[in-house]
Amino acid sequence: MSGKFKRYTITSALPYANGPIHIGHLAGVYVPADIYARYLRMKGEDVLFIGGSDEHGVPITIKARKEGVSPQDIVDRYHGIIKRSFEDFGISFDVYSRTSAPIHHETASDFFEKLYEGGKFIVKTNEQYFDEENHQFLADRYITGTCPHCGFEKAYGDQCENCGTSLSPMELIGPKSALSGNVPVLKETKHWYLPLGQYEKWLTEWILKGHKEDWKPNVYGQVKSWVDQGLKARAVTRDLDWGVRVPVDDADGKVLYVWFDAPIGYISASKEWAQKTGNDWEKYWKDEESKLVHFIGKDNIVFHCIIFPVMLKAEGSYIMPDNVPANEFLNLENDKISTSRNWAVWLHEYMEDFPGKQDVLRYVLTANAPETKDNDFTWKDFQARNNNELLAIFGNFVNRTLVLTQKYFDGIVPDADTFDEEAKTVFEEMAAFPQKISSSIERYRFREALSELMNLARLGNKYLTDKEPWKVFKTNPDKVKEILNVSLQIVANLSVISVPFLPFTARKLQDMINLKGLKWADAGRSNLLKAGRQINKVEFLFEKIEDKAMEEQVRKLLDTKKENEKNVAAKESIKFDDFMKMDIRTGTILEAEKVEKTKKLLKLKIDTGIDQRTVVSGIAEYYEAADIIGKKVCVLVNLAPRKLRGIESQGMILMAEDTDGKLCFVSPSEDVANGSKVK
Ligand code: B3M
Ligand code: ZN
Repeated sequence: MSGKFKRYTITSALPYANGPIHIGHLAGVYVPADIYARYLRMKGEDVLFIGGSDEHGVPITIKARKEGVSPQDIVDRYHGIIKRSFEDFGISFDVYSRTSAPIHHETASDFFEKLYEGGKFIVKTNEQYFDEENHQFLADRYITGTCPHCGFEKAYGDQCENCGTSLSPMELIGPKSALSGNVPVLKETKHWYLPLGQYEKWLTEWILKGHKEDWKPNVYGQVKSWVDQGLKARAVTRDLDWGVRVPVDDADGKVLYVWFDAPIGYISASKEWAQKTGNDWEKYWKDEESKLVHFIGKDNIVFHCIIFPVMLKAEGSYIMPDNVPANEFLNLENDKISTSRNWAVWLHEYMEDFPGKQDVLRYVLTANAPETKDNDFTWKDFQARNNNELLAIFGNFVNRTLVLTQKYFDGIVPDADTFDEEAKTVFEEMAAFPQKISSSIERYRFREALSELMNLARLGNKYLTDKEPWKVFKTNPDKVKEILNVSLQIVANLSVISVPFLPFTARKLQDMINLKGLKWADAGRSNLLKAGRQINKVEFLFEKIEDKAMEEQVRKLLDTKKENEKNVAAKESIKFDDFMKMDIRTGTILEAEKVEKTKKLLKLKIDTGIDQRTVVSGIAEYYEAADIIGKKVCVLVNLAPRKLRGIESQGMILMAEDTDGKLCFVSPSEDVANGSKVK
């Protein structure tokens, strides 16, 4: 790490306090951030590692409405559960705050006021969707509809979670109110906007030119596509009663947009930490010699690489993030993790089922981290990595070394007069590991860094197995002194460089070898454990995970899947006349082609028996265009035409979607003429 930075400000995305956290959170954000923070502390660096709960935002108010409680009740419940989960898994925040705290309201409010006084906002009065039944303007998340980019039917007014595109409510097709389910009306309202476009040149210089090499391609690519598309002004206030009040006169009933206030939560948490510890927070945020790194998931890239930096730039006294190493998403048993479908491994449940095995999960989630592409967590892989790697290599090597030291030398580190060529080679190889691991960590390649840690354990395991001290002891006890001294030095090195990855294991190991407080700079040395030192009682670092425990977890997930299938209740009943309004005909697909720059859309030409027409359909992930020419389909021919990616779609083909989200055609079971009426 180049010495140019005096301190490190590490932030991790503030999880919404509207539910517990799961393995996807750990894999995507918090374990990588914790590895980075722990490593820097071991290097003796000045680190401020910031976390906190994001307690505003519409999902919280929607959940509160559903449960008939206040938003504060919701966040109080989950803030505690989330904070406890982070503690359980050794996420070593220096501060874990919350955005409903007064210090945050004050900080966010002052921040807004400074931009307001500085004329950094533009004010727009425009029409916004209003729910007449609830007499309430609808914030983005209170509006759902079809995404104009990919056809996803449950997109939100601010973002489509399916294709990641940031949206504005007016772009949604068929908007509906999440409060009443009614179609909302448009009504005038005033809001303050951040004119992102005015910062386009600066963003291009800072990121697109300045960070082309050192920012991850998945992050750089998203930022480039947003800048290339042109940066529209972004509303930073909302008509809501839950959040940070807008601190200007004519703003009754308005609060700061959650994505304006939440990133300021990093700053208010720093202030809270400074108040508690008597430190100065400003140097972590305003001194160019501080390195600011944001750890987030890929759905937060635009907010951390464009919107928050523009806010900081507009305010004028803050540094910019040096890197934003966003991870992709973790899937679970080949399906997207979903809070609403309860398709997740919840951390508090993991603690009940696998007490004491937090490091196993940290290890597996790092070894499988979605660093450059979405990745999958399976219980089978979890078991394999525990049994074949942690137990069989790391644990086995440490246990044999310590047990033999107890057995042959009463737990005293043996002295060795000479070291043979093999020992010298092992020491040379060992000396290279700390730098290799440093280099990977400093480039946010934690999977790579972890595999190097395991390579050191492999080196020790192989050396001990090849030397077979148990066969040599009778005839040449001095040789065994050398073999175990070498092995003990490797064990001591493991106890140092495993700290960032496996903090609980490292602590246990340091207790066993009676060696604490070492720094990163000590690693690599071949005399960490001096001859004559007493090691303590030996315990197992890991234990075998049996098939039965895995079968139990998979069964739990299958039960969840069955529950989901049952829960997909039919929609509310309609009148026969409602159904008769639809004109559904049988048809044949004459032509099919992919819609440029979309993952899901196919442009079809269909013979409906009454005409030939174009229909755009979100089925590209399930069907190749060439494979469906001639396919018999059912078409809703009197659906109002709508534009999808600039193509007018005149109708909709009927598809059946199973609980895994897989689509298939609804086709007539016999060969009937096109235009036959479906009744
Ligand atoms: N609350 C979490 C999410 O989008 C969001 C992050 C805020 S970081 C300032 O999953
Ligand atoms: Zn979309």
